[in-house]
Amino acid sequence: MHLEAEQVLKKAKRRMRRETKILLLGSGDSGKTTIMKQMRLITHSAFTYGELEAYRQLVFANLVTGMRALVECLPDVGMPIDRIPDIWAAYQEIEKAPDIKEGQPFPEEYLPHFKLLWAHPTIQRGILICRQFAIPDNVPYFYESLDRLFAPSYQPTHQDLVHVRARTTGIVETVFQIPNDLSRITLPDPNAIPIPAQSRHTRLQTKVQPAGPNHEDSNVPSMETTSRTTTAVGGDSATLEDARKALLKWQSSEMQEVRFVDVGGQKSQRRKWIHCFQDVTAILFLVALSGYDQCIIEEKTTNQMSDAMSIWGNICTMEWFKNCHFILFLNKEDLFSEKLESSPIRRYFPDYSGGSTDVEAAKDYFKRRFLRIAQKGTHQLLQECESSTRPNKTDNTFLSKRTVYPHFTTAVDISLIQRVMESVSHIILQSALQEADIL
Ligand SMILES: Nc1nc2c(ncn2[C@@H]2O[C@H](COP(=O)(O)OP(=O)(O)O)[C@@H](O)[C@H]2O)c(=O)[nH]1
Ligand SMILES: [Mg+2]
Repeated sequence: MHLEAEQVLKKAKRRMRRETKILLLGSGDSGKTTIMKQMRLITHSAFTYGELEAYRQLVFANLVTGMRALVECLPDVGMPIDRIPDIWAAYQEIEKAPDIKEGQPFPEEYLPHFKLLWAHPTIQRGILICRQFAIPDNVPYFYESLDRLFAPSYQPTHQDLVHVRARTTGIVETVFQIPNDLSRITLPDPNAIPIPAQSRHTRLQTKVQPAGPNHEDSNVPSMETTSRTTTAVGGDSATLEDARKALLKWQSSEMQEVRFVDVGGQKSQRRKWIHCFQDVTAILFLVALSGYDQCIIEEKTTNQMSDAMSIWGNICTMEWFKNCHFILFLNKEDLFSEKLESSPIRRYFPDYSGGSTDVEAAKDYFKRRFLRIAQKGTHQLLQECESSTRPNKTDNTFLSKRTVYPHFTTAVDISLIQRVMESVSHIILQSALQEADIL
């Protein structure tokens, strides 16, 4: 027994020392890159000066493209602004605004135009009515802080970093050293301005595949830190139960190396996903709950939620992932709760039978739909695997027990994401223990 316990312990430790790879999937705008940024903030993996400067420039670009997206939707809801001379003139001006250059403050001559537009009742009504179109979610966030952004000394805060939007076009991989006990980490102040990496002597490594030519397509590089500490565990565990306890203790003081892989979610980007399917430990699938009444950016006729359900269905039936854990983030809970009242779910999902302003019932409805899709997909895949000419018994046993771990999230809220990532970390720990046959 003594020997057996030692062997299991060794096996589990070996398993845990292997890198964990988490693949972030989901349609465009569901919040994948935001989770990646939050992980960097949570693990205090500093951004470089270049990244922070790129984000600062992107905030200005987001102001322009956000207003453009809105103004272009207004004719569709019978509210064109080209016959409202003062705001039309202001819009024409900001449309001409060139990108910000390195170190250049936001040009003050544009501030009155942005302010005039944002204060106008047509724009204010438009932002509510045009919700079903893919208007960037960060428009109110940035437009409500125009004076702060146009201050000559403006630098993005942590909170600005998670709200700024850059379309992911390549595949961005970042390795984080995550303490297993995430609750021990002190979170950065969301309103503080981050300190660039150089001043903290952090070693930087980037692995980014090509970004598109458009400014907003640029991928801001990621960082890898690679130091590792290990703690020895007592070698005289007499029983399996002792081995389990010893392992848990050892594990809670350990750092876990987790590779997060972020991919572009737009339709044109999805064929690239296959390049990162190998050796995945867990799929972290993101859905924008608030997308139930919106179209996708690429097609005005495709509902965001239905698009997410169809991708999720495909992923759940993929043989590539038969050994993966499935974590489901039902994201943008904040925006979802806000819009329920003005946009009844039943208009888009007629079989929804809960109260139209009942946030809990509405959340539960979408959770159940995604879990049902997963269950069906897993069942179908299991049947295919069992009837294959060379069925793999271990894989099929794993698959038959596959569980999906759902969470309601607001990716822009760092303390909430820290708590959610704690439970994700726990899932990975449990899986290593299970694989080593301890549990
Ligand atoms: N209010 C709010 N905005 C969010 C949330 N998650 C993401 N966003 C915003 O949605 C936009 C798209 O997010 P992003 O992470 O780039 O999506 P991706 O295309 O899946 O990588 C960004 O402007 C984010 O700040 C959320 O939970 N709440
Ligand atoms: Mg992205």
